[in-house]
Amino acid sequence: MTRLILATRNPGKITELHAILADAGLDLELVGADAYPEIPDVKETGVTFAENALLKAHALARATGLPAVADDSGLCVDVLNGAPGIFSARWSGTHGDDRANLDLLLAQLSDIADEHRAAHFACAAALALPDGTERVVEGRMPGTLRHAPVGTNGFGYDPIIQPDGHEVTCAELSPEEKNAISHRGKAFRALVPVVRELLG
Ligand code: ITT
Repeated sequence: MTRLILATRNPGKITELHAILADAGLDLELVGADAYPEIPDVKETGVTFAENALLKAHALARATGLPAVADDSGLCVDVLNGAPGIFSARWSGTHGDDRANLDLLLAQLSDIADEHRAAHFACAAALALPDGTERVVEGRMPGTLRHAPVGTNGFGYDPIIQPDGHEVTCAELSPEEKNAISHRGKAFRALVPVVRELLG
């Protein structure tokens, strides 16, 4: 069976991609980067989600000699010209401090009325082979930013974004409901024909 590595230490992402590949009838052994602890994390020096996803996928494919998938994602706010974007995880200055990132963003937007609070989650998912072959696909989840966080599910900016067509925030959706509409779910599903083409 072909082994495919996903460049993340986030078990939620591995479960989600695994389910999508299995639903598509693709018989692959999917493992996380944790299976290769000796390989260092790659610096995300790109300036777009696609560049960073490709950087991570190529680094892992080169280091292991196996096909690798990587994703990069973030929140893009219209009135901020797409920021925080690739800086989403460290918007407040501390990498991964979800609450500080979200509080700073809400403070920056405090004077902005509902009709100007459009935003979207974006995700690029890349597949790289050890020979340098590469593909990248993207997914988006459009929505509107709330004025205060609501809900306890999910992570990151989930409590402040209400997806279009819904009356609740992402943090009030179940993981299955969110995966069905999310940027990452869409990008991973768009990767299925690519995986089938290159590895099927
Ligand atoms: P890796 O370990 O796989 O790199 P990560 O937690 O750094 O995962 P991403 O690169 O996918 O996460 O996302 C970067 C930031 O964008 C993340 O820290 C959140 O602030 C935000 N973000 C991305 N997807 C999100 C989602 O589905 N819900 C809420 N926030 C999200």
